[in-house]
Amino acid sequence: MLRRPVAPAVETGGAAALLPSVQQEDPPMQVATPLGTAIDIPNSLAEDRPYFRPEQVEEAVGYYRDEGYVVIRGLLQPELCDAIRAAYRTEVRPSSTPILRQKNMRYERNSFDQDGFLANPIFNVQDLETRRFGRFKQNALLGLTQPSLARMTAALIGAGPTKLIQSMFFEAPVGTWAHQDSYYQDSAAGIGRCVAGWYALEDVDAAAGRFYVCPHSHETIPVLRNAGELDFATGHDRYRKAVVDTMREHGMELRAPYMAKGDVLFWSSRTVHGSLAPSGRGVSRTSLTAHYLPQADEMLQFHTRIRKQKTIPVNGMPVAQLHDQDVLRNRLVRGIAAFAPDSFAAARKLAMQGLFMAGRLRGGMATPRPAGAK
Ligand SMILES: O=C(O)CCC(=O)C(=O)O
Ligand SMILES: [Fe+2]
Repeated sequence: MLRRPVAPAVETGGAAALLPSVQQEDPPMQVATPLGTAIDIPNSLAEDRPYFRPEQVEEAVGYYRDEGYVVIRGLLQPELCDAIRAAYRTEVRPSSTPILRQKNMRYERNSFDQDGFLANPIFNVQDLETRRFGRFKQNALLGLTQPSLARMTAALIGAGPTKLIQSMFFEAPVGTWAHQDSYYQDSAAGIGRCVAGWYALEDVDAAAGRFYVCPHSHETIPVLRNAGELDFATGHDRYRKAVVDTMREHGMELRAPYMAKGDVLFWSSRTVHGSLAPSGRGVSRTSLTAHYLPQADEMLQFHTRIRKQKTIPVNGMPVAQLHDQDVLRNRLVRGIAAFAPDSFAAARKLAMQGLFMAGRLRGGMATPRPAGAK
């Protein structure tokens, strides 16, 4: 939701009244970063770099290889963005069905912030139950798999046609911690062969917890491994702190591009990124994110195991599912998870600990070779 910028206080009397009238530009908004510093957040196209148009594939790939991210303006049609948001409002928002959430991997009912925006982002739109959320799911997947997207993700990875392995839907600002996606999922054929896209479904206000990247971090730091004292099962908080410490040590720049409706920001699974804490009220950042691998690659989860996924074709692109809610067994799991969330979370934690323990006993999992392509 676009919040109107607050007009700067203008002096009307005295010497100021004698000056010729000049167009006053709003100064860029300053927002606090996780490093305790402040950065300027561009709040219009004019305040930001121009980045690239959908047809500038070669230039975009060059920029992505150098910087670890790239923005493509107007890659998604505004009408499709509106259709996804409309379907969210009619199907998802009023629903009381538990849905798997990005923040804690629990099945939860919708929760809303004080402005009425969805505060618990959805994990894997492709797993939603078609009977309840069919239009939202279909519109979102059409956007995430359309030919211009398939072309761009294939060019950025540089290893043939791609498939979608994960997606998320956000509305409220959530302030996602800084991380490299590789820690959570990557390609089993090589670290860095995963590219992700952040899809703005509306013009995102500077105060709405803007998504940021650390340019060049895909090359200037190694991937922090999901192992030992930083492992997901027992050391996730230490991991989150280690990323911030590394950003500070390397004096990393944070860049939070202006995202207008239909713009897509792509980044590598090696690139440090997150989203800023909200710095204003009444603003949302309705968006989708999606993660892609080359079609032949398998997903490496937590640097620890290869996670097999079944795929369905959408727009000619394979879309991988993990907890397909159209399958009765998965709905039963959802029922149990929602009925006894603490027991379910405890069981999941135990399973995770077992996974990392088994990895240690095996002497560390299959360490994927570094990717040729970024
Ligand atoms: O938009 C956000 O807050 C975080 C998204 C993200 O990190 C991802 O999709 O990998
Ligand atoms: Fe991420």
